[in-house]
Amino acid sequence: MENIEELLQGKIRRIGIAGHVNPDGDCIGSTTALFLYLRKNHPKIKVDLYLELPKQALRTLKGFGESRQTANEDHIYDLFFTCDVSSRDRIGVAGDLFEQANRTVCIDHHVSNPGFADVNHIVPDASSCAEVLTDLMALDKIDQDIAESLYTGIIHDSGVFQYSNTSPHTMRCAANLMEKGFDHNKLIDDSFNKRTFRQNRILGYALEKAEQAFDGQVVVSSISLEEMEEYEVTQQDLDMVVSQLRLTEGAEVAVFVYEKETGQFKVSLRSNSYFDVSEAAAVFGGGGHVHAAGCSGEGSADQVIARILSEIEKRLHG
Ligand SMILES: [Mn+2]
Repeated sequence: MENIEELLQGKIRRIGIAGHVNPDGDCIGSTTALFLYLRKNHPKIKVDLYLELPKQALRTLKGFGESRQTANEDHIYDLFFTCDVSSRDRIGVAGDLFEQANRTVCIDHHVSNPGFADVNHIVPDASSCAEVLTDLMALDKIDQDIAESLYTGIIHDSGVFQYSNTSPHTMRCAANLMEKGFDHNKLIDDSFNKRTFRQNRILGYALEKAEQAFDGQVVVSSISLEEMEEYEVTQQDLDMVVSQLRLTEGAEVAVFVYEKETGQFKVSLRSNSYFDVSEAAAVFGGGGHVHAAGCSGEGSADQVIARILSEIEKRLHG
């Protein structure tokens, strides 16, 4: 596929768009961008956007205010898009609408994506789904609001152009978007750098708790539900912990485990150079990218950490 317009031939009256569960900046950025783009350039088509609530800073993006958090199951869409969704079971609230749609389209950048839609446009080399979408949109049809959403997606998944998924092409896309004139400095601070006081406190606590394994090649920390309660934070306040762990001198892999429900854990993995964390995550039914992946685990935090560390140990170079 070269352009979104290719999919809009024929009688398209209703389009649905969905992101993934527990939406991040790329998910909200790419879905709102597609929503705004279709509505601006194809005003006759009725477009609905289905999203779970993201962290506060992402709710200010234009288009988010019109998103739906529940699905009306009677709706049959002519076309249904997923953006940044790596597998069918991650669609969330709009899953039934996806199944019922006449034609489905998956736009993504996860290397683990099996291609679960009728049309699959997956670019594993891209920094973000927003970068993939930028390439599928006509530049002259992108306005300031659409550009702001796309740029948000790119900066979130590339860590403001720091991660190894940032390519010269990522920068060219970002430059084209920047020319649309939104306040990119403020955007980066508001939606990426700024932390609430509580987020800073839990980050400090998680770093204090961190331990090294395998001669410092791996750094691990965890947060329990009880600790989250004590610090008055939710799981969305924890997303900076693993990136900070990754920056430890000598560390190849960072592991951060937090409790979602009693005895149910989410494992976030990051690596710095050779280590493919998506392989280790896949052992536990998870997935992701070479340098950023995740999976789930059950039991106690120590049991979950022990299991993931033994998989990591097999893959460390020494
Ligand atoms: Mn993404």
